[in-house]
Amino acid sequence: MPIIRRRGWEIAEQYVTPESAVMNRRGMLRGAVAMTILPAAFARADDALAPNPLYKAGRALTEEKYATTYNNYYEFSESKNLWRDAQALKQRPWSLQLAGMVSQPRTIDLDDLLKQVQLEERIYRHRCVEAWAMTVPWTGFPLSQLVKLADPLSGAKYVAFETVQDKTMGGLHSPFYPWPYVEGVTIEEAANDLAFMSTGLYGKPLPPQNGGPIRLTLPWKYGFKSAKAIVKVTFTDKRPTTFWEAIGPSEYGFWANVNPAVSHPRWSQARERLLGSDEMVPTQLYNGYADFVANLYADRKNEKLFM
Ligand SMILES: Nc1nc2c(c(=O)[nH]1)N[C@H]1C(S)=C(S)[C@@H](COP(=O)(O)O)O[C@H]1N2
Ligand SMILES: [Mo]
Repeated sequence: MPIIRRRGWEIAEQYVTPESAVMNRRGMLRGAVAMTILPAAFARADDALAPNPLYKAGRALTEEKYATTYNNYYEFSESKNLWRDAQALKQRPWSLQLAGMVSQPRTIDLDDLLKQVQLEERIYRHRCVEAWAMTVPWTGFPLSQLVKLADPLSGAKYVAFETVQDKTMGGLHSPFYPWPYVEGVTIEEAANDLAFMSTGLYGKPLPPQNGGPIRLTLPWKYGFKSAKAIVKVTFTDKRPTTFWEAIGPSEYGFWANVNPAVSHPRWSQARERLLGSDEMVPTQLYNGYADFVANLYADRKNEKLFM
């Protein structure tokens, strides 16, 4: 199969995962497609993926069972053990509202959206602000493709993302939190090729606990920026107040770029714990993606970029 898109941050998959794991995943993937049990979010991916592009992961893939059973999703619970509860969140029908400073505000059905984008697989590192980390294969499409579809007005400077509020989410009853979960990036960050919308994980539809059916994935930022279960995307000229920023601005800012040298007020960010092995490894500036994103911040030296 041809490699459709290969960029500097991609390396061959054999460098990050044992060959047997690759073969199993590919075999399983093809089998599933053959049985046509998968929604569009995934069905086209087998062709698009090709000999899986691989990324400068420099690490083994996290075992799927850890990535899908140890989660942060406060709408469901403050505990990490919420994956069973999250199965109640219906994944279809699902639609996204494209709102604010766009040529034509509208609501788009997720499956219609997925017909208009190029799905691919990307293996990204993920670094939670709490200092755990994983390396997982996402299926999805660059956020820039969604921006293009939305057709923002020239004055739009930020893109805000809002998570669904559903009756199956027990955590929403907690009045302590400023629901809905809102995240945001600048329009320049949204245009960066690393910024990704994920609809799949490990070659399967994105599990509800990981943010299915569609989530933001920003691998150079702390994990809380990657909002789950997106229902609204708003283009605006005002910087949105994000969920965690509203709760603790001195601990969780708007920029939240990963930096081992800038401690969280209550703990060091120098190292991270790999899900599964619990091995501690050094954290990297921009989570190792500096070559691709550092230029976004060249003119923002006076901002609190790393918190
Ligand atoms: N809506 C919503 N999105 C969210 C969160 C959340 O609580 N609610 N937690 C964030 C945090 S802190 C992290 S580390 C990642 C975790 O993603 P994962 O569970 O798929 O590993 O989701 C992020 N997105
Ligand atoms: Mo996190």
